[in-house]
Amino acid sequence: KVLVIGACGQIGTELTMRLREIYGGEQVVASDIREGNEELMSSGPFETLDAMNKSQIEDICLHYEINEVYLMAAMLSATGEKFPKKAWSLNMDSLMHVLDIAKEGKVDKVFWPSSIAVFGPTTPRENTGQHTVMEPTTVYGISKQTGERWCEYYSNKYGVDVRSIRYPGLISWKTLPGGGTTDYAVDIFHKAVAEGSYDCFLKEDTALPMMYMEDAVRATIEIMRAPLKEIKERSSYNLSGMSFTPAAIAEEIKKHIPEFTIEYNPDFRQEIADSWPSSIDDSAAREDWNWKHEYDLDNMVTEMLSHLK
Ligand code: VAH
Repeated sequence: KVLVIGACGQIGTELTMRLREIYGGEQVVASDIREGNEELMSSGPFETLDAMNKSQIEDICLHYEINEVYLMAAMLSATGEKFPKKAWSLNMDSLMHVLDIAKEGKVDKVFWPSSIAVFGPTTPRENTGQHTVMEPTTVYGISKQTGERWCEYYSNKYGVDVRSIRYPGLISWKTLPGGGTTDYAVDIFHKAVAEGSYDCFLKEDTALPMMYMEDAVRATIEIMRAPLKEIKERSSYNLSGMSFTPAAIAEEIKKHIPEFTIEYNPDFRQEIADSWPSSIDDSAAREDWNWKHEYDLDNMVTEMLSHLK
């Protein structure tokens, strides 16, 4: 059976629904600090869970005979800068609890999300490689970089089967993002449809690595289903679908909504975005476990607007 911790978050919600389609609703236990949407709550078991409480996680794993855990709970980059200590505790304590539960043999396999936020202003920004300089300047990025080190340590030292992906910014129509810097790329669609205009909190030429949620959920399940021998990176895999600027996505939206207008008023999130790569080299994932993305800017915009208009 599968346990998703943070099942009501931006990724967790869609990941849980896809896992339930694959394995059956009863086989996938959703858990979060608060309840989720109607579709999630009515399609399989739900447990209220504080991801920082190890005994609560253990009880759920034993009660439901869980063998795979997807730990999707975290505080993201922008919110993390407002509550640094809380972000560190939530992001790190939850990971250490799940790694220890796996080390103690109570679950067989763990998925843990990392992020392009592990890279910092000294990282080469174009086509950023799998192994490169990493000096993250956000608490969120520090927690993800440290978490990757722990995943590799538990894998090499204790044989824990933990797998990880460095997600780029993720775009979905089903779920709203939760306090990230790349959230503009989701907000822009909702505002374009609702108001015909968007006040963007990043500068127009801020290129960031992005991915459509369909691709991200499929990548998550594919890396977990790949034979262990194919998983050579025991810290986390670079992953990317596309890279675009606010100006580029605005132009693409105008093809569908000609009267759409955008203005740019950068806020504190501009500094975070400027510390991240503008594009990612994910050739390791493509070589090791046959990753390939399916959504580019044009078909992603078409798909998003088809669901939101
Ligand atoms: C954030 N959406 O903005 C997340 C993600 C790469 C960005 O980590 O913090």
